[in-house]
Amino acid sequence: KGEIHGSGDQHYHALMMFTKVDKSRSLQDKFRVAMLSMVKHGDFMEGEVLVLHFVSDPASKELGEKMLQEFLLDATFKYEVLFHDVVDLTHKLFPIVEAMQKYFSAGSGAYYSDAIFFLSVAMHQIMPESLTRIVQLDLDLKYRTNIRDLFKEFDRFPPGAVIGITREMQPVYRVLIDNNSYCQHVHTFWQYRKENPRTRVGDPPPEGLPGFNSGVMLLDLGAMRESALYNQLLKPSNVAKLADQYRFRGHLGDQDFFTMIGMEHPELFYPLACGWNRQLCTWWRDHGYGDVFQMYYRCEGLVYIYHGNCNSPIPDY
Ligand code: UPG
Repeated sequence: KGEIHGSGDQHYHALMMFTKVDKSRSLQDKFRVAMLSMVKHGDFMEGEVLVLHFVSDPASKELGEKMLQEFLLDATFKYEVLFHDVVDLTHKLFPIVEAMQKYFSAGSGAYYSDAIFFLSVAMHQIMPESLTRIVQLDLDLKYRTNIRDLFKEFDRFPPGAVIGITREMQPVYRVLIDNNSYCQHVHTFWQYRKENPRTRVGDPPPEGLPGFNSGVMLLDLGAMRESALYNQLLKPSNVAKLADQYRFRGHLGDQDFFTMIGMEHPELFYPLACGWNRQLCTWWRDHGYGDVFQMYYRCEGLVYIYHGNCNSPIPDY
């Protein structure tokens, strides 16, 4: 399980995107909160190793190595740190994800460098076969529990599921906005909902299908490799077919792709409890969606991980 090295240790793999961090004080602050809280609550057994993967450019790597020395000082568990070069990964990813970029990227063109936002989508083809499970985590998280518990959720996947993911907690997948300060040309499922007024697509939980949030993702790379359905859906012709069917336009990369295929094939996804990715962004509450906002935002039960998305402050407790 999760074995990548030859030793008898059991490895738990976690990956974070870590680019242009040297240029952003805000990202550095988020990284500090994330790592210190992960270390504080992290508890592993004898013979277990947490492997932290960072997708990075040289300057971010240099800074990251320095910061990690400090953040990992109090770790009570064994860990390894691996940096992956963003240029190398982008080179491998681009041919696989090029065709989907135009539907799920900001702006109209498919920029080479944007391919990295689709890493999770094709991670099973990029990483070595020996790596069978990995969690992908945003930097703007705060852990309130042992990250080892997150890996237990893999064992709860039903047959056919390849990815564990939490629902999106804002009405982003029902909006229509063309030019605003947040992003340009957001269409998502607006057109589809107009043409299909009784659809559950984009509706709030529990009955509706609000889409997914990519801040915390469990990628069962073994299952992704084995799933004929999942690999079919990556093909350009099928991406185009679904995007046309749902009239989908987005700008959030992998999150949009998973949201779209999840409407058609929900069985590919294990729905992680909302407490594993409690998003705190309230942008759409104050931008025209105040009437429906709470239906999306509410998350009952324990919070295991806070996600301070759109620069939202994270509570101290
Ligand atoms: N990141 C970098 N360098 C950057 C910017 C981002 O490494 O310069 C990484 C980092 O790990 C970060 C992640 O990318 O946590 C996501 O970027 P972020 O700025 O948090 O994305 P946003 O567009 O603000 O957030 C949206 C959604 C959020 C979702 C995320 C998915 O609000 O809910 O999880 O997109 O990427």
